[in-house]
Amino acid sequence: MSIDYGEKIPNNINLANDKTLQRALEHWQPHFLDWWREMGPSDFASADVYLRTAIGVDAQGWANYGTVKMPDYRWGIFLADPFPDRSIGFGDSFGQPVWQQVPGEFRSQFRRLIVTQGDTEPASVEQQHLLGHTCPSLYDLRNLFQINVEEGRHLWAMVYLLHAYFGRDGREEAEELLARHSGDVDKPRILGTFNEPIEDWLSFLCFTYFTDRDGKFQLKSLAESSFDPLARTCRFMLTEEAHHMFVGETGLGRVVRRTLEVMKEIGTDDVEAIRRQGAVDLPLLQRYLNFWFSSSLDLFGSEVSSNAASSFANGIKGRPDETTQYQDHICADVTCELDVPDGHGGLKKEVVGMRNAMNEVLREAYVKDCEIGLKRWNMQIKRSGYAFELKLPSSRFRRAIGAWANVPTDLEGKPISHEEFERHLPGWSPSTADKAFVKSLMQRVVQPGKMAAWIAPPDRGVNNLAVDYEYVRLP
Ligand code: BYC
Repeated sequence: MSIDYGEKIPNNINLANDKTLQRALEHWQPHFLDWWREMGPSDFASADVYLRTAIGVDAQGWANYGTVKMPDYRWGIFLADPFPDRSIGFGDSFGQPVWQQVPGEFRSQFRRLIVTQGDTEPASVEQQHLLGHTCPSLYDLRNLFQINVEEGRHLWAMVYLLHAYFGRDGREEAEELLARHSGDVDKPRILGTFNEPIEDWLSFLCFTYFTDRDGKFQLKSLAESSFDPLARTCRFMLTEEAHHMFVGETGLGRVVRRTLEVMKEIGTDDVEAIRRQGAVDLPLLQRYLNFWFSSSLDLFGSEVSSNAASSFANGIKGRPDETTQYQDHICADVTCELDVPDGHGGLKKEVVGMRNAMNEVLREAYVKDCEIGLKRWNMQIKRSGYAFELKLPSSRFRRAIGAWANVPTDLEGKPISHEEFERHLPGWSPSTADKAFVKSLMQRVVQPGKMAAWIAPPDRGVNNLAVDYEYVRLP
């Protein structure tokens, strides 16, 4: 029986005429579905969910809404439209035509980046496996599921590249993407943050705010790649990524709003009094921000990285918005100065080649982007008449990768002793008691339009529907 590929796997890669790719994907797809059933949202397979499905890359195609059962979701493969005559935008081959195939000499570097990117997508679905059980509203439950299916699609996007351009190695890597699991002792996910448990919705909102934003920066850098199919794939993924960050930013804003309402109702900012009302006190939120921000900073890799330098030199991975944000696209003889630990409890300046510092360039741009939400939430707090200010910790704080890995510092990034760090940590990062309290708040709310006590309703619903629309119909 012939399969309608456009229907089963929506795509704009002419899958119907590519027999080799069809065979590879037909082999992989049942494994993906088994993985989704086992590791995807637990217990919601028969729920009807109001989801958007990408069926094309234009405005109508990429935001196609309807009610679907998640196992029947149509995970598609899409590349953003090509830029005609696109040329290499950075590195040693600047100005030459982009590549439609992977050059042999860069094959393993590309494979490694695509596998690392691909690995994060199913990892995040695994991390969020149980969250549906404690949703604060049907609106939020639907957003969680939207993110989950799109992360599934992003996995498809990377698997497509592996199958289409990396032959047998690529097919093996695609299988491995389903074999590693978040937090697994023997076969963990590649990057640290993707092995952290996400057991409550406050963590989920921090993750979508901070970790999905790393996704934005990494995808933007890969969207500059000279390997055009990778660039176009990532460009399309970015349109979906925006919603994930929206969930984080508005979600945390709603937490702040609810806390401020409670503070107003009870006329105090006393932590215990706020907690008795079932809301999240702001110092507790700050500790969650500290944790997820510092963990996500590690995702940019080491400050000084020869991998990053060769990726830039070879036109493999650029900087976000390379064309519009930078004048010098070669960066061959430029240096920059970094603060690194001096090994004696202080810091020193180190001059490094700009190409070697590309991870840090990205991280700094990311930190600036992270500030935007905090400014907004702080405005809310200020308008309510409270002096409390949410702050991002220093990017040296609690790092596990790079020059500052395992160098104890305070929140301002001042090096301190290990003893002092351990003593202060429960005030800087969520303590066991904080986590237990947040867990106690996680009660499932599924009446349409109702919200849990710790989060305010959103300003508006999804796709112009009302907030009290039944976004998920439970069986
Ligand atoms: N944890 O030279 P170095 C997303 C490894 S998020 C553990 O410093 P390099 C999403 C590194 O792999 C975006 N290991 O770094 C968000 C290397 O190992 P090998 C994901 C780490 O190579 C939410 C070694 O340390 N996208 O999309 O310059 C939901 C030395 O590395 C970590 C990408 O990551 C860590 N945090 O760059 C869903 C883009 N950091 O190979 C999805 C693709 C580094 O020596 N990846 N290591 O064994 C890359 O661009 C680069 O691999 C990195 C690191 C930026 C990660």
